[in-house]
Amino acid sequence: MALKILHLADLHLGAAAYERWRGGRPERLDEFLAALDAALAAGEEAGVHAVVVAGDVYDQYRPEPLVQQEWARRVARLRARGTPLVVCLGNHDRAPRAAAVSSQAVFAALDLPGVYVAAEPTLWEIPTAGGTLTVAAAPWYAGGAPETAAATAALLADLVHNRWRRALARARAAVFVGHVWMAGGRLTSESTGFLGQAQIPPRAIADDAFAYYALGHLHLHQKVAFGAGGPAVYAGSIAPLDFSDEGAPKGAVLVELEPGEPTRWRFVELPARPFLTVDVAATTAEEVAARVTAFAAAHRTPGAVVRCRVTGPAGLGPTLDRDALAAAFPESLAFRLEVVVPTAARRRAGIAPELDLAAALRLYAADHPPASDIPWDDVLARADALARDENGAG
Ligand SMILES: [Mn+2]
Repeated sequence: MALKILHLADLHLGAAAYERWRGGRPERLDEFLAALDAALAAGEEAGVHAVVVAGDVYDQYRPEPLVQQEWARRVARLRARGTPLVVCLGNHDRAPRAAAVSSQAVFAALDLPGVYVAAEPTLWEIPTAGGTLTVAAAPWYAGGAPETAAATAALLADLVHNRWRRALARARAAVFVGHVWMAGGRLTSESTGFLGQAQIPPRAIADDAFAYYALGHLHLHQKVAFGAGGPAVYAGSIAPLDFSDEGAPKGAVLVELEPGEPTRWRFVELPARPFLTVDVAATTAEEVAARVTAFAAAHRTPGAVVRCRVTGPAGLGPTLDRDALAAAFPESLAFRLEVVVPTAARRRAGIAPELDLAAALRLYAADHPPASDIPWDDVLARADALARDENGAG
């Protein structure tokens, strides 16, 4: 018989973005809870033997009591059904540096049979109705410095390949559960992230013993290449948090582990609130209004979070009537106006490869409005110091 698990991640219960209270209930929290309940129902229907949450249960380290109560109810329901629950801490569950206790520590302290909270890298052999499930859990470990990612990778490599070796070797069904940014994982459908953010090379963790890697942290549902073991999948956030989720499918993953057979997995897509961007390039407020009105006439947007992104000349922003633009979307949950003043290519025309760093920075600084909070004097002084070092004068 296959051992079935439901893989969830990044629930972010209590996320405040675009929240609206109606009839004594927070609409966005209820939306996230509905998604969670739909995922749990899909798991129940499929007959899963365990539920794993790969981090970020709450959006905040100190959530509202309402948020805690709602999560505790789900924990209790899983226990009542006898379905083991694994929670692997994410960065949002972690306490700030000074405090030691996570937002999920209360569930560990209650010592509830069938509830497993990984605050440190932990290996469990969990009895389930479908047989023993071996779980290697790697919670979010530290902040964003690359050195820390390297240290985390080394630690996990030692655990997987040495200290956990025997337990993994005897496992009937073993999964890795981690709140980690694996190198190769994409932040959004359009972005791979930015330089300097902690990423762990899959080869540190990859092992033939793992029939599945249940990942959390990246909110875009995706499969990443590991090179050994079964499929490695980010479930993605359970519901859209912000515009980085625009257009991305949201849901959970149903996994079937069968010893000696390739792991089967299936993404269960859930209905998600639409996030919708209206891009307008214009030079006058009248033009913007006309374009937005035309768009609103062509699209129904019930419950949507609408963003109007206006690209135009400096000075256009203050002339826009935000409330009038928002009124074009009466059915939407929220409306957001962004004004983008392009840094025209001509402004940088003077910057050329033959310039030294300090000279190029001076040209760049001259083109940027003084309102910028970049301490240009300091930046330029450092560039001069760097140039002196390069010339061997330092
Ligand atoms: Mn997250």
